[in-house]
Amino acid sequence: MRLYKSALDQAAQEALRDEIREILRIAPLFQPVMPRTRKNFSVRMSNCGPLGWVSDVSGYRYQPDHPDTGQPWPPMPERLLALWRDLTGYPRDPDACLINYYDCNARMGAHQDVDEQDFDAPIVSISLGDACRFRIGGVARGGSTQALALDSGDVLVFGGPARKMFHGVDKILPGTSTLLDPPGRINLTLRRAR
Ligand code: MD3
Ligand code: FE
Repeated sequence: MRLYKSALDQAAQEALRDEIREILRIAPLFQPVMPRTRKNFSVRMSNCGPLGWVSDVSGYRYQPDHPDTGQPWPPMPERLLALWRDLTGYPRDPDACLINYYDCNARMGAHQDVDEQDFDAPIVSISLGDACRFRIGGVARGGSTQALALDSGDVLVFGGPARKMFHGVDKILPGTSTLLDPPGRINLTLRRAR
């Protein structure tokens, strides 16, 4: 796991925020549902790129269209592809970018990202807006964990064994950024799903 503190400066964060705002106009945030419990996630989601991650009563999966509108996901912004190439050097581009939106009460429980077919590819995570307390564990559930603050503009790269680490978001720290309106936190994860 590599953490790039303030990888995006203020101008880059604003430019990315504006591109995400445009994507969300075409592909609005949807309300994912946990298949086992049928409970809503507190996080709302959308995607860009050829594939998008969705969760509903029938399970977790990647699909090419928005679950509510039936439309294809908007293309991935070129600046995200450039960031992926620059930080990972991976020979293939990401085919999915999950957009997570956290309001001040949202969180994400500990989980592994295992719905992708390509585990050799890294995952790149970009934080925008309010800071959060991020939690990272080991590759098995129930081991020791570490908390880490993620601020707007921070970028994380998970490759190799770190790709299978348990991770989650304990809480959002409201009022720590003015980047987003409405306030909250956006996390983008670039992945290779297939
Ligand atoms: C470690 N998102 O979308 S980003 C997710 O802040 C997700 O929204 C969190 O977990 C968020 O799946 C955490 C950091 C992150 C993302 C993907 C990972 C850490 C990861 C995949 C493997 C290992
Ligand atoms: Fe995850």
